Amino acid sequence: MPIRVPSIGPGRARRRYDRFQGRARALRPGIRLTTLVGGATCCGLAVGCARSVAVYECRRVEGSIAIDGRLDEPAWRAAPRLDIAHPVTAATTAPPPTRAAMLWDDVHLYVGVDVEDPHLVTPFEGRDVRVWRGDCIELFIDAQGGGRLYYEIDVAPNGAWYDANVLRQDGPRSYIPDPSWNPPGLVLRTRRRPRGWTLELKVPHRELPTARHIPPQHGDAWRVNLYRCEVAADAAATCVAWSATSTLHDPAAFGRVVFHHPQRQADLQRRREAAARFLASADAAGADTLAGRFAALRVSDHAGTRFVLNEARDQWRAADGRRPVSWLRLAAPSGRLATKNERAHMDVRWDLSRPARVVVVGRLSRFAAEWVDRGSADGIVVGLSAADGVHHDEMLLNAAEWHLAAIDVDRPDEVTLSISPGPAGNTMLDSAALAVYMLPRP
Ligand SMILES: [Ca+2]
Ligand SMILES: [Ca+2]
Repeated sequence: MPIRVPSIGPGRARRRYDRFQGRARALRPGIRLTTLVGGATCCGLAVGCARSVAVYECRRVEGSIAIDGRLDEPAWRAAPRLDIAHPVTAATTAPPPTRAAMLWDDVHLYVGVDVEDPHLVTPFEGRDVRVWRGDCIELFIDAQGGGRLYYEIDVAPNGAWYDANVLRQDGPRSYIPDPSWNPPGLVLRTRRRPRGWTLELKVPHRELPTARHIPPQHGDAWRVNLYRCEVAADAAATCVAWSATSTLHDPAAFGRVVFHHPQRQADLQRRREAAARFLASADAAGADTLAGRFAALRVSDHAGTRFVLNEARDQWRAADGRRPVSWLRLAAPSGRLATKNERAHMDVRWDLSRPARVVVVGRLSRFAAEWVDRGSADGIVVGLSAADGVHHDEMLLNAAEWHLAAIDVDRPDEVTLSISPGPAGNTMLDSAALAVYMLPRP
């Protein structure tokens, strides 16, 4: 007999849903430094902890995926597979194999699961029913990675499902599921096959508004776990997970799904290789250094506080011991160098006296790169542009390896080096190293 939760009117459900999504959006990383501090507070709950979790590279799909329960699109065949096989409790025995894959495009996250199961137990029908009491696949998504709010989608072989958002809190009832979360645009289909079944679903990114970027950007990581609940022919219930855990509702144990964009990956690799060649070359050693390494600059904020490079943490810190700030003013040791300061944004301008190739190499500090890896920061965007409006290059620094951006200017011109927060607005301007070179025009 199907068990259904009490229904609420569509208007009321929609208003409740909209209120929830509004609150969820408020959890997205913001521009304030306090966001970073808040992320540190969350560490004990979910992010950044020294626990080994499963990692999956989520490939971008260029073609279309028909949500029909058949995992026969070329993208599914090419996608890396993950196994849902870790027993959630020590007493459980592993069910037959369960393999899954994920894909993404600008609109949707796609999940496909292939389940070997000769004996299906599906006692429920409809939506928001307790499918976990029979055979089912459970998908948990913490798009922000903060461990405070995540989404749960559970699907039975007959297509019955349960979708909810889950709020975490301290105390005896540590998680509160709300099945009124009924995301428009969630599409799922199941299909029986000999000795098993398949699940294919897509959920729009916009329904997961805690994500740092919608759609995700190359390198973004969501915390996700997949589970299989299995009821065997002898009624013995077992549960297995993709990322090892002892309980389903442990967001710190969720795996990391890292979004991969082939063009962005190629661009990052090209910039890394160019920086490595440049820094190893005699050109760099003999370059007419305009500003030299970042450390050679005099760095202060609006109040005149001097900043020094903290070698141990590879990060700028105030000379008087105060916290690092989220914006800096640069002044060159010599030469004509003007600065334009805005909060969380910085421009450095200078005039070239002759045609030149202007090169900037930069990297995040190890400290900042760790924040990016945890999903708590966004890196910085470094741009070079000439006043002619034509010559421009821009790069995102989100790792501790050196990257390179360069422009060629044919005539004496004004060149601007701009340093800004990454796309999500998190500021890590105090945690980068930059070196600017002016070379003869090749
Ligand atoms: Ca399909
Ligand atoms: Ca629901």
